[in-house]
Amino acid sequence: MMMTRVFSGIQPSGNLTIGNYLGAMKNFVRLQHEADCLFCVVDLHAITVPQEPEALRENSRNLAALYIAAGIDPDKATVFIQSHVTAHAELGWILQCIAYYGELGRMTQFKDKSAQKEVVTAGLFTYPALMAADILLYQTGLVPVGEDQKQHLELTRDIAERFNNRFGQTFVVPEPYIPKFGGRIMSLENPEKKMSKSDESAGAYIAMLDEPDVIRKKISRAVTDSDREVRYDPDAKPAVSNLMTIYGMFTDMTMEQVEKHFAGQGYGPFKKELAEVVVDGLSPIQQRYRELIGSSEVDEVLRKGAQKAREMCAGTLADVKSKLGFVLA
Ligand code: ATP
Ligand code: LTN
Repeated sequence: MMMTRVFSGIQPSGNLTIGNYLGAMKNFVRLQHEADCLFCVVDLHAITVPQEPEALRENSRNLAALYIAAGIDPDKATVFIQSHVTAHAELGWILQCIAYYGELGRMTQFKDKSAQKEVVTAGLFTYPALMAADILLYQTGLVPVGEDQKQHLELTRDIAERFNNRFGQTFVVPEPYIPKFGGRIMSLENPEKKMSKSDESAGAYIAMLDEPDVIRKKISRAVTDSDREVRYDPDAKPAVSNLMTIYGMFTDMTMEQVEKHFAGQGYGPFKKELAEVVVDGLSPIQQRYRELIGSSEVDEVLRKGAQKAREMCAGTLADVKSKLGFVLA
């Protein structure tokens, strides 16, 4: 039986948060054992907003190191940088000509990211067509992402179906893989807002590479709800429920188990223990990351990964070009 193909990407746009880890990366690590996985550093997506060239270069390599440090085994999964495989930009353009202006305008991520901005690039608007290209190039069956990417996945499915209907069976129509728990980790300062690495307040997120004392401080300052009970109730107690989700995901405990564990103890002891659980959970990743970043191992993984990815997607791109009526080169 053919193994399911899995594809996902993360933008090299700065400090990854535990939201990225729990919502996406942790599932990447799990899925590599049962599926044929590609994990991509999506630098073409990152430039939809301004990036400092040197920072982008560093962030891209660092993100690849973090993938590996978090447990992705380059012998099992293909890890590569999007711009190293030119087929992404090529199919990205083609799918911009399949996607409709109206449907791109309905994307909530575009609306959020363009709101109150003086300058909005055309690339930020067409971003989901490039994401669809990333996924469809590899005949992907499953896409592990956080909750916020659900709408982009639906658009990807629509684009795939539209193309297949018009030109004949070409793309697998992919399914999203969104965790029930941890698909949307919220800000520590405002539980109505998603935890985001681009939040202007660093207290809103815990970065995967934050020092232990920084993590302790951020958790001790995290907002809580009225009363003192450690109880899971996302509607009535969004802040504490978010902290409990983080605790549960780092310890593999259910919300009932977490409630029981802290029964009658109040927020103080809960936050103290949560901080240690997060520090302990991230510390092996941080240690491995520091080893990797100084070695040439990452560059070698990326070179081989790009080579493999190019081979894997060449057939689909050629098929698309032929079906569209391009003269074969
Ligand atoms: P930004 O927050 O800077 O807008 P981002 O973190 O949403 O960016 P990516 O870095 O590309 O964007 O996200 C990588 C993956 O992490 C995606 O699958 C996304 O759904 C997931 N993710 C991001 N934030 C969270 C969160 N708060 N909770 C769960 N998953 C998240
Ligand atoms: N749009 C995603 C990042 C991304 C992605 C992808 C995720 C780009 N290409 C392909 C899954 C599959 C984001 O903003 N988080």
